[in-house]
Amino acid sequence: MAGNGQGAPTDAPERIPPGQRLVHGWPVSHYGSVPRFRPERWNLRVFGATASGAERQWLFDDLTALPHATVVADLHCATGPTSTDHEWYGIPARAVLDLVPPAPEVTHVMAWAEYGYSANLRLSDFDAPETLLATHHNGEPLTAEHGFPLRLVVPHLYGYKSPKWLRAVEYLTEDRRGFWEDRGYHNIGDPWREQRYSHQEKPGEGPRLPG
Ligand SMILES: Nc1nc2c(c(=O)[nH]1)N[C@H]1C(S)=C(S)[C@@H](COP(=O)(O)O)O[C@H]1N2
Ligand SMILES: [Mo]
Repeated sequence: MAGNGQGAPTDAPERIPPGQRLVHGWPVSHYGSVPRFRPERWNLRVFGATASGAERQWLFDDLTALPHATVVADLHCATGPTSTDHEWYGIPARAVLDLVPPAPEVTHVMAWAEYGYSANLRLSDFDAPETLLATHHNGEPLTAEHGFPLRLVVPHLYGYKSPKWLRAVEYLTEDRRGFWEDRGYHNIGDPWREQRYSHQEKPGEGPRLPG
């Protein structure tokens, strides 16, 4: 299924990954309910295999003092919709890695959200230049349903790798499946390779599946 069916030159770079459909506006998509933000209880933790062995925490007000950047990107939900031109503003994941260096054995991270939602990422995907811990979208603070006060954005992977209501980053020395990765979705989730489902995983692309 090559091309967009509208006679685009075959050498034109595709805007929409294979099998995705363009949607207008910005759908809300998640499992479960929207958590309420309680600033007095909120923190962002970095834990697991840090180089120092210590964990690090920031309170909500501490986030403003961290480095910030803007990234414009599309959002590809693995069930099909792609929404375009999101302008994200927040803390580059790279800045987190600089501030809390991982131990040399770290290969993956687990991004943890409220209610135990999680998404695993290769360290290289978390370390990608466009991966952001976003606080703002199109110049406004995130809305509750899109992840306020903080969400991870990993634009080069399917949406399930971008947890809303982010609360922690865990450094891993071996890969472990996150929430959707454990429920039939691809461990890596590259939309340009259409890595949607775990049954498509090739050896080395994820921890062994049962069966
Ligand atoms: N905490 C949490 N984050 C989540 C999800 C979820 O169920 N819980 N769903 C993911 C999925 S599958 C997608 S496609 C995107 C959708 O983001 P949006 O609702 O801002 O469009 O959020 C991701 N982040
Ligand atoms: Mo999704």
